[in-house]
Amino acid sequence: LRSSRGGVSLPCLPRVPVLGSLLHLRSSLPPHLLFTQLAGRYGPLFGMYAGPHFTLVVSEAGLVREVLLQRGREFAGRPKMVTTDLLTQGGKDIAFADYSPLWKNHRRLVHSSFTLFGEGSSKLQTIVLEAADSLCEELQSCRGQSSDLSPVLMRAVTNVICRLVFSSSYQPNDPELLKVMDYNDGIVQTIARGGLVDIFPWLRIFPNKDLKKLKECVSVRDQLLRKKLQEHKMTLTPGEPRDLLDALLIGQMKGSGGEDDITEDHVLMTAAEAFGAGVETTSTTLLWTIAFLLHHPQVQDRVQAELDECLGRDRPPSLSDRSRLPFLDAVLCEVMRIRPVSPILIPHVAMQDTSLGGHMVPKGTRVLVNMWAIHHDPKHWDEPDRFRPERFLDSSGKRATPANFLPFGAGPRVCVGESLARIELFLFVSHLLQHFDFSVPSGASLPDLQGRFGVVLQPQRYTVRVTPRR
Ligand code: HEM
Ligand code: PLO
Repeated sequence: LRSSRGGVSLPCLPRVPVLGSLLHLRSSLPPHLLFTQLAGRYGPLFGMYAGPHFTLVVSEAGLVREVLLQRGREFAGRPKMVTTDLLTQGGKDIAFADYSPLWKNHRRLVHSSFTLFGEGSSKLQTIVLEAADSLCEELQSCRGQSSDLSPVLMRAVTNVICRLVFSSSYQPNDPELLKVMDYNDGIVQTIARGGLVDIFPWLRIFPNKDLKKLKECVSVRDQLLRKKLQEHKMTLTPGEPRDLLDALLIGQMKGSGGEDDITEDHVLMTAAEAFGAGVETTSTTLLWTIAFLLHHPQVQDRVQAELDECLGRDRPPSLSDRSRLPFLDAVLCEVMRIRPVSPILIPHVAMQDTSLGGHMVPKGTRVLVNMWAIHHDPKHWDEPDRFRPERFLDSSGKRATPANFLPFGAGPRVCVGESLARIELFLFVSHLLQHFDFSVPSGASLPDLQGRFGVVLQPQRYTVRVTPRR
C-alpha cells in the first residue's frame, strides 16, 4: 500500500480514522523488533499514523545519517507528550524539550558544565574511582554468593551522579539515597506505559493509575531537588563551582535577562534529568555487559588476561590505561551495539517542511530512528546477532570504530552524557573484572538476552555468582 504525501510516494502502513495505523502495530514484539520486521515488508523508510500523528520509521544507515547529521537541525524537534510534559514541567529539560533558542542555550550550558567535571578534569575520575572501589568492597563482603546485581550497581551509579550533581555521597542504606532510587523506579515503571496516553492526549481525562503514580514520584523528586538547590544557592561561590548544580546556577545567573534565558526550574529539571539518564542507562549497560560475559566466559577470560598484562592485580585501572586495554573497550562497544539501551532513540520531529531520502516531509512529522535495525543490519555487520567484540578491533588489535555504530545518536541531539557514560563504563567494568570472576550460579540458567522494552531496553533479572579472583 502506498500513501502519497507532498506529491511523493512513500510506502505507508494502512490506516483507519482516529486510530491511524495502530491496528497494524498490535504485536507481541517490542517496537524495535516490530519496526525491523515491518521494514522488511515496507522498506527502510515507511510511514504510519500513530493515532493522528504522521510518523516515519527509518531503518537504514544512510537515511539515519540524513536525519541526525545532514539534516540534523531540521529534524531536531521533539513531540509534545503528556507523560514527558509531567516529567519535565512542560519541557524545561534537554531531552524532551522541543528545539528553540532557549533550548539551545540550555543545552550549551549543560554541555559546558559537564565538560567542566568531565574528561579533562580529575574530579569525575576521582568520583567514579571511589564508587568503583566501594562497589568492589561491597561485593567482596558477599563472597561467593549468588545475587541479582541490579540494586548494587544501581546504587553505585546513583552515587556517582549524586556526587557529580550536588556533592552528596551516601552509605548503602542512606534513606535519602533509597528515596532517590525509589522515585526513579516509580517513574521508569509508569512513564513507558503512558504510551497510549501520549498518542491520544484526550485520554488524560479518564482516571489513570499510572499517571497518578508518575505525578507522585515527580513531586517527591522535585521536593528533594528543590531542597538541594536552595542549599546550593545559599553557599555558592561564583568563581568556584563545586559541582554540576553550582555550574548550572552560575550559568543561569549569567543570563542576559532576555526571554531565551533559562530559569531556576530549568536548572532543577536538568539535575533531575542527569539522574534519570545517568542512572538508568549506565546501570543497564553494566547489567548487559555481565549478562553477555556469562554467556561468553572466554571473552571474560580474555579481558582479564588483558587487565593482568597491562596492570597486574594490584594497580587499579585509571582512564590513562584506556588506550592500552583495547579488548575491554571493544567488549563495551559490542555490548552497546548488540543491545542499545535506547533502540529507537527519543522521537524526533521535523521542525519545517524538509525531505528525507528524496521524499517530501511536512513540518510536524515524527521520525523514529530504528538504531536496533542499524546495529543489526546484515549488510553492514557480519553475523549481527552474534556477540563478537573482535569486530571492534583492527587487524593489529587496535580499537577501530566502524561506521554505522551510533549508540549515543549523533548530531544536534546527540547524548550529552556520552563521555561521562564511557568513563563510568570503562572504570566500573575494569575494576570489577580485575577483582572478580562472574559465573552462572549452579542450578541457575543463563540470563535471558532478549530484553524488556521500557524507557530503556533492559535485561530480564538474573542472578550471578561473584567470586574474588585468585
Ligand atoms: C540522549 C544514549 C548515558 C544524558 C540520548 C540519546 C541516546 C542516548 C541514544 C537520544 C539521541 C536522540 O534522540 O537522537 C545513551 C547511552 C548511555 C547514555 C547509550 C550510556 C550507556 C547518558 C548519561 C547522561 C545522558 C550518563 C547524563 C548524565 C542524555 C541527555 C539526552 C540524551 C540529556 C538528551 C539530548 C537531547 O535531546 O538533546 N542518550 N545515553 N545520557 N542523553 Fe544519553
Ligand atoms: C529515566 C527515569 C527518570 O526518573 C527520568 C528520566 C529522565 C531522562 C530519560 C530517562 C528517564 C530514561 C533514558 C533517557 C533519558 C533521557 C535520555 C535517555 C530517555 C525517563 C535515553 C537513553 O535516550
